[in-house]
Amino acid sequence: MQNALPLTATEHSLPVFDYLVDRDFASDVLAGLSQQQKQLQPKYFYDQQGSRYFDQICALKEYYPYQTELALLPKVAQDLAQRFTGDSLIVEFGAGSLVKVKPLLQALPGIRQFVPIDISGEHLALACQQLQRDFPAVAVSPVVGDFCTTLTLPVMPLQHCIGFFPGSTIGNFTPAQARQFLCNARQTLGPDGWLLIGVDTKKSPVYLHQAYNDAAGITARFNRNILTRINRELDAAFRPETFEHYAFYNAGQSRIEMHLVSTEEQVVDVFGTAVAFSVGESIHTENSYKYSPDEFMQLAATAGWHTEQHWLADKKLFATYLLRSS
Ligand code: AVJ
Repeated sequence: MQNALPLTATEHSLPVFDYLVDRDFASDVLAGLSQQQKQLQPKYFYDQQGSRYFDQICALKEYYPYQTELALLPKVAQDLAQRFTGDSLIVEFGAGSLVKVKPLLQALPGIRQFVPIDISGEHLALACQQLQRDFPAVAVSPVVGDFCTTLTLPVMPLQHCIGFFPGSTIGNFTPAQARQFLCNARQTLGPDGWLLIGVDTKKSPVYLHQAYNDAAGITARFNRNILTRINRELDAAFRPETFEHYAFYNAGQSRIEMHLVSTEEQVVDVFGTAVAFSVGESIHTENSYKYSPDEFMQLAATAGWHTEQHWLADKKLFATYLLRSS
């Protein structure tokens, strides 16, 4: 972080640490659209509208990762309550609407502070206000920023520092990037750190396909919204309706890929740069990697994390791991 000081007073009552830098968005978009396989980073899905679409995805019956993980959490929280009896702190990476931390805060009376990090500032501030009201004994300290960068967190010195990374957000990274993230998180959380992480499992591609191709077309809207956002914030001229949502399971790479496929030959003005598309050419907007439990525990081990315990959902649809810095 070059020029902090990010502490800003907002119309909301909680002080928010804001580390976001607009010019990164512009240069990342241009760089991604200049590649042979055009691409955009999935973190840019989450403007305020994108965060709302994501919440709608979580309400879909096809999108099993959300409900499946949420159903596991009360049991996970019970087990954690046995382990973490002292004063503790939770740092959540990509916290979104803050639904999943609630079972933890309910079951663990020792939690003194909660530090949610998210890229979607407004959305986070609103969610934090509500959470602070529901848990007055926990200090809620929101940080707006990209959790892939090194952020200085406003943390209190407490006995246990527990990272929380639910939702299989780690699936957005390639395995190499995931390993890097896990190494960074180990630094951030300290030598006595813990990480509770939700990771989607491998399963039938038919089932996976449905989760990313919902009948109501919400995932398609979520995907296209990134173009609407680029138009609005960066002065580009995409016609989102000329791009089709395309999501499929790439079995060789163990990942869902999402793309936006141009239905026309066209040239789009992206703040002064002409970006050409042929018919059927795509922008790759997201990867969502799936890991078997053995694969994931092995990956975590290469990043210095030992798996203390893990929980598998019914039919092994989803897994939650408790990692300890080793
Ligand atoms: C938030 C990255 C976990 O990959 O399943 C949902 C995002 N994309 N539907 C996922 C997403 C399309 C989601 N993560």
